[in-house]
Amino acid sequence: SLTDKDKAAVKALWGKISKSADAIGADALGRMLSVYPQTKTYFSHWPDLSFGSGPVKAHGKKVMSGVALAVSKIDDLTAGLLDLSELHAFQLRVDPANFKLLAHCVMVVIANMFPKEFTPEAHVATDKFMSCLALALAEKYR
Ligand code: HNI
Repeated sequence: SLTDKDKAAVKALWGKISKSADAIGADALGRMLSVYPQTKTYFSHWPDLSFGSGPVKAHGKKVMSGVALAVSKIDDLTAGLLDLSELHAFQLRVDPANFKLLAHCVMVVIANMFPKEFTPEAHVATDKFMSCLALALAEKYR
């Protein structure tokens, strides 16, 4: 789980990158859909699933509002993300293995957009944070 040092590193990085959250989300979601095309099944009701499309951008923004929520609830991710977990488990029926794929894409994008800020220390803290986020989102599946 996250140490105080990890939490501080995540909050510090988020402070530097959150102004670009919408762009990060659009890029990360677009990458997930092209690199792991099996994830497209959940979004088959959208008119356009291609990288940079309107729905991908709009949904990338929503996903990042979930990440912002997680940063604000970093001391208790399970409780903080319970509603989102319930939504993904019971309504959307997303296989929780996919959370790891999106988490990976989010990190790739942050590394690309913020190479200077994404230090090895920030990287390890963000990796742990995204794992905890994925675990918290999977909570309601058990
Ligand atoms: Ni996810 C809707 C957050 C991973 C499939 N998702 C949301 C919403 C948020 C959100 C916020 C909007 C909720 C609402 O409308 O009240 N999703 C997150 C976060 C992650 C994540 C923080 C992980 C980092 N979601 C995933 C993954 C998939 C996924 C990995 C499938 C591969 N999510 C969905 C679908 C919807 C959704 C499908 C509904 C989309 C729609 O068309 O409205």
